[in-house]
Amino acid sequence: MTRTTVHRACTLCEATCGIRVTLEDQRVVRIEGDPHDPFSKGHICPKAHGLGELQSDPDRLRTPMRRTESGFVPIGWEEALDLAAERLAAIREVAGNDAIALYRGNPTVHDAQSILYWNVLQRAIPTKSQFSAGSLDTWPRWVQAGLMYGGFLHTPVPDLERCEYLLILGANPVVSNGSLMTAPGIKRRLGALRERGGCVVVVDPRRSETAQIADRHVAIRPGGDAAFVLAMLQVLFAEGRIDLGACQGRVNDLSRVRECVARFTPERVAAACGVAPETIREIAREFATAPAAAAYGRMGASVQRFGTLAHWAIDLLNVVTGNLDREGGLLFPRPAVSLGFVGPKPGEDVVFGRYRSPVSGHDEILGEWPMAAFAEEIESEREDRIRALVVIAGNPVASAPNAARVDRALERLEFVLAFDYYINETTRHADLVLPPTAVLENENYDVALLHFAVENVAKWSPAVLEVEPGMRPIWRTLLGLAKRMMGLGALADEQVDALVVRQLVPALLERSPFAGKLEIDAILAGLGDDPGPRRLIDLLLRLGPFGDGFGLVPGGLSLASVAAAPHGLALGRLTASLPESNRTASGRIELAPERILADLPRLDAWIDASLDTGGDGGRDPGLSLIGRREIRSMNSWLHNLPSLVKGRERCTLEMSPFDAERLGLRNGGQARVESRIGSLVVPVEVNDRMRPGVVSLPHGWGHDRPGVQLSVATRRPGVNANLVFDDAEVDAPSGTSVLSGVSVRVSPV
Ligand SMILES: Nc1nc2c(c(=O)[nH]1)N[C@H]1C(S)=C(S)[C@@H](COP(=O)(O)OP(=O)(O)OC[C@H]3O[C@@H](n4cnc5c(=O)[nH]c(N)nc54)[C@H](O)[C@@H]3O)O[C@H]1N2
Ligand SMILES: Nc1nc2c(c(=O)[nH]1)N[C@H]1C(S)=C(S)[C@@H](COP(=O)(O)OP(=O)(O)OC[C@H]3O[C@@H](n4cnc5c(=O)[nH]c(N)nc54)[C@H](O)[C@@H]3O)O[C@H]1N2
Ligand code: SF4
Ligand SMILES: [Mo]
Repeated sequence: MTRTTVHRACTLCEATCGIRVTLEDQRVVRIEGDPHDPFSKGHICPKAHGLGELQSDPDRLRTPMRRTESGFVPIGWEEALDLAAERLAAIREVAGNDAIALYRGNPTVHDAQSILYWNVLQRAIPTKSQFSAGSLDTWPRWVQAGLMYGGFLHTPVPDLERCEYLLILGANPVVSNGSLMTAPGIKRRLGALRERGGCVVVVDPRRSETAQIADRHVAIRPGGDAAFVLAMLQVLFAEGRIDLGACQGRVNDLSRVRECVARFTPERVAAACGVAPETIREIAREFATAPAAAAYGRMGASVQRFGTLAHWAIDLLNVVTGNLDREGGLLFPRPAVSLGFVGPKPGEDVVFGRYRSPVSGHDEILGEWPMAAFAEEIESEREDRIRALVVIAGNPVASAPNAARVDRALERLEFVLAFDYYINETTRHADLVLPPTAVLENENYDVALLHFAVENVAKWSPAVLEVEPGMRPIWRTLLGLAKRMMGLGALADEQVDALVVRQLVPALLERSPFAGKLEIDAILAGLGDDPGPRRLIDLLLRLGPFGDGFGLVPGGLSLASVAAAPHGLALGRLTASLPESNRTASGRIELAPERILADLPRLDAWIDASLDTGGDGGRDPGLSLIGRREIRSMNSWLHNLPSLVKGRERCTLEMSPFDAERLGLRNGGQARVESRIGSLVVPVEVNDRMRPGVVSLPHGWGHDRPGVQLSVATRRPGVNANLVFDDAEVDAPSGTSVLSGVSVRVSPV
C-alpha cells in the first residue's frame, strides 16, 4: 500500500478552500483543511468530505447514457457524440441555431475546463437561445455594476481585513461561505473584524446564522432593501454627510442621485421595508462616520422584486461615503487570471437589450435570455420556438421558478443533451447524458471566483486521482461536440484545440497589460503543444496582471510557477485602483444609469401600496415566502451523498410562533403552501428566527420525480420550492426571477 498526500482546492462552493487529500493507493482516506494555504488557512466545511463520497457514489454516471423506451442504457463516447451532433444539426437545418437552447448551470463556474470549453461550444452553436443560472442569481449585480463601472466581472468586494463597519444585506455567508466575495473562513474573518472593534450589521427577514454572530440584526420586510438603502442615502444628503473620498472627481451625475433619493425619506419607506425611521437614520449615520465601512448585498438583495435597484443603492452608499476604493471599504480585486475578454473592451460601455426574446420580449442580458422566458419559448407554437436543449451542470427543474411548468416544457423538446453526473429531475428528460469526470479527477485553476477574492491569490489544483477507465474529461467531450457542429469532425481534438488557442490569443492580448508589446507568434511558440485547459490557463496567467508576459516580466506568473506552490500563492492585499478599475466609456463611474432610474416608479408604486395596507405581512392573511441555504447542501446536487444528508429533516418551512399560532400550525406538522402558480406540502419548523409574516423554504429539493436515479436522495426527497415561486415575477432592469418575497397562503394539512 502506498500512502500519498495531494494539496489542491475544494470546488464545491465559492470559498475555494485549500484541502489536503490523503490517498491509500487510489482510494481517498482523508480530506482535511490545508493549514498552509495562505488564503483559507486550514478552513473547510463538511461539504469538503463530500468530494470523497462523490468519487465513490455508485449512482454517479461512468459512461454516456442514452434514453430508450426501456430506460437509460450505456452508449460509447464516439457514438454518443456522433448521435448528438447528428440530432442537433438536423434541428438546426430545419429551424436554425436559435432553435437550440443552451443552459449553463452553476457548477461550471467552479471548473475551468467547463467554462472555457463551453465557450467553444457556444461559438459552434451560435444561438440567441442562451440561458444560465445567472438570471436566478447574479444578474442584478452584473447589470448594476456593468452600467456603473463598465465591466460586469470587475466588481468591488468588501476589504474584510481592514473593514470596521460591515453592512450585510441579504447574504448569509456563515452558511453560504460567501458569494461574490471569495473569502474562505468567513466566520473567522467576521470574528476578527469585531475583535478589533468593528461592527457587523445584518439586514435580513430571518435572523440568519450570520445575523446570530453580528452586532445588530435588522429584520427587514422581503423586497425592502432598495427602499431602505435609498432612505439611508436621503438622510446622508439631507444631513450633509456626503464625502466621495477616492471617487471625488471620478463620478458622473451626483446631483441627479441627490434629486432621485430626496423622496425616499425614512418616514415614507418605513412601512414598506418594515424598519423604523430611527433605525434607518442611526445606521446611515454609523455607516457614514465609521473610519472604513462596506455595504455588501447578495442573494436576498438580488433575486427579489427590486434586485437591481437594491444593488445600485448599496453601491451608491459605498460611493457617497467615500468607501469605494478605500482600504477597509470596497476594493476591486486584481485576479491573476481575468475572464474580462468575454465582456466589452475597456472604454466600451456594456449594453443590454441588443435583441429581445421572441415570446415576451425580455431584453437580452449578457447574451442570454432570462430563465423567466425559458418555458414559454419551448411551449410556443411559433416557427422560431426552442426545439432542443443542451444543458451543462444545470438542473433547471429544481432551480427555476414554476418548476412544474419547466418539467412539462422539457417533455416537449425534440432533443435534450445533458452533461451531468446524475440522472436527476432535469436529466431524466435527456436523450443523452454525457458525464464529466469527478472533481478529484480534474485539474483546475479557479478562473472565475478569484475575480471576487478579498485577497489576491493564485492556486493550481492538480488532479488527485487518475481518470477512471472509460471516462473522459469534459473539455474533450465539449470540444468533440463543438468540432462536429463546426463541420470539423474529421480533425483530431488536438488540431481543433490549436485553432481555439489561435482565436483566443488576439482577444486576450488586446485586453492584457502586454498589448502592443508581444507578437502573437511568440505567444503561440511559448505555449507549447499540450492541448486542453492547462494550456489555456498558462496563457491566461502569463498575459494576466501578474503574468510573466512570455519573458517580458522575469519572475512573473505562469502555470509552472503557480503549480510549483502546492499550497497556493499570496499576491498581496487588495489595493486602491481607481481610475484604472473603472472601464466606462466616459472614464467616470456612472452614478445614475437610465436603465436603473427607469425602475424607480415601480418602487414608488410598491412603497405607496405598502402604506395602504400598513405594510406588514403579519396583519395580512397572506405571507411572504423567502429562500434559505444550509451548510451541507449545494443547490440541488449534493443530496445523494450520505454524510451530507444524514440527521434531521432540512427541507422545512420555517415560520415564527406568531404565524404558527394564528394559522393553527405546530412544529413538525404538515403545511400546504399555495401561490398563484402552484402548491406544495412541507413539514413546519416553528422558531423565533423568522420575521412574523415571512416564511422560508430551501430550494434544490424534490427528488421524488419518476425516473430520478439518486438512490440516497430519493429516500428523503424533500419538496421542490420552485413549485410555488412564480415565473411571472421579475426584477425589471435585469429580468432576474424573483425568488424571494413571493406571496403565499399557508394552511394546515
Ligand atoms: N452551503 C451552501 N453554500 C452555498 C450554496 C448552497 O446551496 N449551500 N449555494 C451557493 C450559491 S449558488 C450562491 S448564489 C450563494 C448565495 O450566498 P448568500 O447570498 O450568502 O446565501 P443565501 O443563503 O441565499 O442568503 C440570502 C439571505 O437573504 C435573506 N433574504 C431573503 N430575502 C431577502 C430580502 O428581501 N432582503 C434581505 N435583506 N434579505 C433577504 C435570506 O433570509 C438569506 O439569509 O451561496 C453559495 N454557497
Ligand atoms: N427558489 C430558489 N431557486 C433557486 C435559488 C434560490 O435561492 N431559491 N438559487 C438559485 C441559484 S443562486 C443558483 S446558482 C441556481 C443553481 O441552479 P443550477 O445551476 O441549474 O443547478 P444546480 O442545483 O447547481 O445543479 C447542478 C447540476 O450540475 C451537476 N454537476 C455538478 N458538478 C458538475 C460538473 O462539474 N460538471 C457537470 N457537467 N455537471 C455537474 C449536478 O449533478 C447537478 O445536476 O439555483 C437557483 N434557484
Ligand atoms: S467552504 Fe466548504 S464547500 Fe466551500 S470551498 Fe470550503 S470546504 Fe469546499
Ligand atoms: Mo448561485
